[in-house]
Amino acid sequence: MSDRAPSVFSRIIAGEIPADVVYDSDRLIAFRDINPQAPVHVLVVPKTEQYANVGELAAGDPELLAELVATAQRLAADLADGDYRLIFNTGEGAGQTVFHVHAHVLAGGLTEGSLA
Ligand code: DGP
Repeated sequence: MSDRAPSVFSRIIAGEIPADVVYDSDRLIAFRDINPQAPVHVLVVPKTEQYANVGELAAGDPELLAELVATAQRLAADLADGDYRLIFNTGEGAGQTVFHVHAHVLAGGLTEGSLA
């Protein structure tokens, strides 16, 4: 058992914090970012908070990472025109603020500046 407090994303998964959920499965959830950087800005998040970043996820559960990417692709097609940017901020120096692995899916009228 972790001795850390649940991440904000675990609290969303538990239903303790409201979110605009666009996808929900056994292992993943996706919801709109609270501070959108593009017309469509969704976070795709594994329900486990075992992995802090994409490198840990790739090493620990590559199938779940592949499922996450496939889900991002599907959401970009369902919510926008199918073109998208997929961003994993990794480490404080790269702007990561929530240490529970998540992908930013940016879509729908992207501009050069929308790098989450
Ligand atoms: P990152 O900087 O890559 O760790 O991204 C964390 C993102 O999470 C950031 O874009 C804002 C978003 N976020 C943080 N708290 C909440 C929340 O309570 N609800 C939602 N929907 N998004 C949140």
